[in-house]
Amino acid sequence: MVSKKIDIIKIGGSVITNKRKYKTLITKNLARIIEEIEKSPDKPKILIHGAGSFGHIIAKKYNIINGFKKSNQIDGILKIREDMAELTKNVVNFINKKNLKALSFQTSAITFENQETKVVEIYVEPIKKALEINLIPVLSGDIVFSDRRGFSIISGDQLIELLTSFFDVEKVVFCSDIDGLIVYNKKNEQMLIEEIEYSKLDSINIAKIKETEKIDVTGEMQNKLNIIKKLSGKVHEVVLVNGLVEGRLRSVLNNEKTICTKIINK
Ligand code: IP8
Repeated sequence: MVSKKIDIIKIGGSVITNKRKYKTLITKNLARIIEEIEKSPDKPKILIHGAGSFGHIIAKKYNIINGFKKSNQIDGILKIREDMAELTKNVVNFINKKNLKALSFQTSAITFENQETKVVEIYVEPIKKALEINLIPVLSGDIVFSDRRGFSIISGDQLIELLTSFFDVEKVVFCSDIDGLIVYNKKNEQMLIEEIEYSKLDSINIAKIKETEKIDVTGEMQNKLNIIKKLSGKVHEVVLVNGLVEGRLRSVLNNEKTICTKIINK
C-alpha cells in the first residue's frame, strides 16, 4: 500500500508542444521542466502530460470526443494513440536521462467510461506498485473507451480527478502557459489571484482565455476550475503555475514563493 503522501504534476500540452503545429515537441521546454522536477524534493509523484499538438488536432478533425459516429474515426483513434505514445516516450526518456526513473502507463488501457453510471473507471493497482518501488508513473490525456458511445477523450485534468480518489494527494500542480487564475476585478481589470479557498471559486469572474487554448477539445480554464472544485476535501493544495517561465515550477515544488495561484482548503 502507498501510504505516503504524493504530488501530482500536470505538464500542459501548451508547455511542451507547439499547439498550432501538428506533432511539434518543444524539446527545450520539456528538458527544462524535467530538470525543474529533478530539483524538487524526493517525494513520490505521478506525472501527467497533456496532448498538445500530438492529440488535439486529430481529435478535433475526427470528432473523437463525441463518440463513434463514422468508421473513418478509427483512423483518428489509431493516429492519436500512435502520436500520444510518441509524446509519452519523449517525456519518459527525458526523465530517465536524469537521476530519476519513470515508467509510462497507457491511460486508455486502464480507464473505461461507464455511461450508465456516469463514471470513468480506472485500475490503479499497477500505478500503486510502481510508486512503491520509487518509479514515477507517467500518464497522459488520451482516448477513453466507453460502454455506450464507443469512445471519447479523457483529459489529463479529468485523469487527475480520478487518481485523487485512490491516492493520498498533498499537492496537485497544473503547469500551463498562463501565470495562474486570472480574473476581472471590480474595475474590470485583469488580475492574478495569488491564493484562494476552494469555497470561493464559484464567486470569481474568470478573465477571457487566451486564443491558443481554443485549440483544445477538452476545454478551457472554466473546465479546469470545475475539476479543481471537485478536489476540495481530497487535495490539500492545488497550484496553477506558468511552465513557460523558467524556475517557477521548481519554486512551487520546493514550496518557495513565486508567481502562481494556490487553491487551498481553510
Ligand atoms: O491535453 C487531451 O488531454 P489534455 C487528450 O490533458 C487528447 O486535455 C488525446 C486530445
